[in-house]
Amino acid sequence: MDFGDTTVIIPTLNEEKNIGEMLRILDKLYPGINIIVSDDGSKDKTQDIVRNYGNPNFIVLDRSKQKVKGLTIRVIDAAKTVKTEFIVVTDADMQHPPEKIKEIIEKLRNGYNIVIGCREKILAKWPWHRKLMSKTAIILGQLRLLLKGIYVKDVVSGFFGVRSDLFKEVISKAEHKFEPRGYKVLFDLLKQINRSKKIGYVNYQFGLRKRGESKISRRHVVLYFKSLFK
Ligand SMILES: Nc1nc2c(ncn2[C@@H]2O[C@H](COP(=O)(O)OP(=O)(O)O)[C@@H](O)[C@H]2O)c(=O)[nH]1
Ligand SMILES: [Mg+2]
Repeated sequence: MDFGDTTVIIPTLNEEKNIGEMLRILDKLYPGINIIVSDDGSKDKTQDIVRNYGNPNFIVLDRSKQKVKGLTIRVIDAAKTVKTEFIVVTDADMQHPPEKIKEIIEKLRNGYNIVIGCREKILAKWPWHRKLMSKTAIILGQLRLLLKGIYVKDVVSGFFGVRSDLFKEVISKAEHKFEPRGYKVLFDLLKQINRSKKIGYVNYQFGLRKRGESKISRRHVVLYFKSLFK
């Protein structure tokens, strides 16, 4: 099967320990797929690894000179340049199982506008306060979207697929409503869509980060709670 209809966007910050393996897995599983690694000026070899990989469909966006840094703004930057029908957003650290991208793409091909990777079981050994924070974040986000008449299971997932035309339309109309430095680009997107959009789900087990360290911080959590009221 050919995956030339899809672009995978991978936001990165110092992921030299993971990005090479991620590219190899995606290359093997998804012939013809396009990848944009949207990098915030990694100080390690992340960018070189992508450039030297040797697949012309795998590109790196170097945003080291950009003043505003953050996961959401880098996903938006990349999405603006996409030429394929579908976009899938995933982390570089393989906490989002790459083999599940196939199910996301299939659902997009079958007419879903947005397909969300739902964490059915969190394998990561999170401390209790991170678990509580995650649960609270999901419930508050769900309530926020219910005000619009939309029910969504995992509103803060970082793993999702979307039709490129829908994502680009939302960006062009409401980029200012996104929290550029935040982590929750899906939530910002969902706030801008209407009830008619078809939302699908793919369940997965949220595993452990393969290598390297998480970059999430208290600041990201604060930004998310702020975005509930935007
Ligand atoms: N471009 C960019 N990518 C980021 C930033 N912070 C994290 N990332 C990437 O976003 C993904 C998720 O980050 P991670 O630290 O694993 O978050 P966690 O899974 O919630 O602990 C990884 O691919 C990171 O490299 C950032 O400020 N800019
Ligand atoms: Mg991670």
